[in-house]
Amino acid sequence: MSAINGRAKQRALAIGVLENGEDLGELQELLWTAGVATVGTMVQHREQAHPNTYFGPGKLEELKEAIRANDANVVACDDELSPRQGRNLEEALGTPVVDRTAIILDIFAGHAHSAEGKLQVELAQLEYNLARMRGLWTHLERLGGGVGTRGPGETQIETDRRLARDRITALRRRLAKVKGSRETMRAERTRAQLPEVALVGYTNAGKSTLLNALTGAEVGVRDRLFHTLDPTTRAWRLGGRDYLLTDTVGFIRKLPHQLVDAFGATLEETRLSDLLLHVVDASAPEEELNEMMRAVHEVLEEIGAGDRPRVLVLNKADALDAEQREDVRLRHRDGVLVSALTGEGVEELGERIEAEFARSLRDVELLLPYRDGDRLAELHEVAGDLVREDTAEGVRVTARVTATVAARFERYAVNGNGRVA
Ligand SMILES: Nc1nc2c(ncn2[C@@H]2O[C@H](COP(=O)(O)OP(=O)(O)OP(=O)(O)O)[C@@H](O)[C@H]2O)c(=O)[nH]1
Ligand SMILES: [Mg+2]
Repeated sequence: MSAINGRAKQRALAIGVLENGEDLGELQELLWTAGVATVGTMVQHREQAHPNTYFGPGKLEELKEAIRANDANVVACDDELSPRQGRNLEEALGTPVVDRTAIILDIFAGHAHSAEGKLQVELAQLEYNLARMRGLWTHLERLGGGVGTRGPGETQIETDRRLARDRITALRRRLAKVKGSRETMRAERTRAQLPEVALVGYTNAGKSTLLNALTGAEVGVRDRLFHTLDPTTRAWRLGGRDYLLTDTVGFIRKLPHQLVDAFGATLEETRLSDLLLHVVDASAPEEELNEMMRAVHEVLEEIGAGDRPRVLVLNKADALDAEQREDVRLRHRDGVLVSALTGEGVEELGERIEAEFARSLRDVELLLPYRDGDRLAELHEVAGDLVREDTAEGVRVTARVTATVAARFERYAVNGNGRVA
């Protein structure tokens, strides 16, 4: 299978084996994001894709005709094709075939900016390609002679595979190093004990826009899929307390597992957050919205973040009329309706987040001797607004802190009589 290289004008025929009610809209959006025009679509409704050729034999004939009629020069498939399916399809059609995974990988490759992002995407692409080199091998073997002969094709492909494997090992090693420094940064943040909130959700839901609206950051926003690949963390002050808010890579239905694997370190940010804001595009049709939410839940499970506390953020409220708002509210009673674009509902969202953290906050009364000035400074950093009073014995502090912080300052706790416990 050939990847979509560059942004050359390609004319794709989009195909998919779908259930009733599904369509190829998302595949077309992916293609559009990858710079490919969709000139036609063809859907087969069947339980499962044909194991050898994706479409059944009859449909394949129709497809050939459609390729000709629409003057398509590439066939784009809504699912990831097995190497065998891809090879057989290309042979049967005489047209290059790309699958969903290759398209998503191509978009990621185009959007990766940071060194880590680039490494992650290259790793994912290599893994995808490595599994498909065998296809090339059988093809070349046929050119090189009969079965069992070691033709030049095989030698070449063996070399290519070895090179690919070496490169994969090298990439893994470099990523591990990057992960090391990321962990150092994380350790520092953990020491700071600031509550961490991560924005997660389907691609194009408005995560980056919301980060900007909440923190005044200037993270890139665009109406295209997978715009954000690198997690961005910003400090965010809310109710007299500092939080860390992280924007993350968007999810999608049938997210290629190579990407989940390669983006492991990045996705870890999500797994280790105290609270997840699940941002959804509330202006999407009900069925689609449910499917996107399901896809996000699945990925969260897959990366081990399924147990994180979550707040549902129903974004793009500005795009809904009164009736639709009511409808969305009724369907998702636990959600907060906001518009990252107009700022509507953002205050309420803040209150909701505070409330989520308040559950784990407790009131403490502490007396810190003057000689422990550094501990006092530390408390100032992590406790948000606090009330302090200088006394003869030291600084008396009343504050609301997380359970972890309370435990760390326990030895300064004051009992009901005002004596140091
Ligand atoms: N009408 C409306 N559009 C919005 C709102 N929030 C975001 N958008 C638009 O939705 C598109 C995607 O926004 P992003 O913030 O880039 O979405 P994202 O979730 O970060 O997307 P990825 O980084 O691709 O995962 C942009 O065109 C935004 O302008 C909103 O509240 N209302
Ligand atoms: Mg984004």
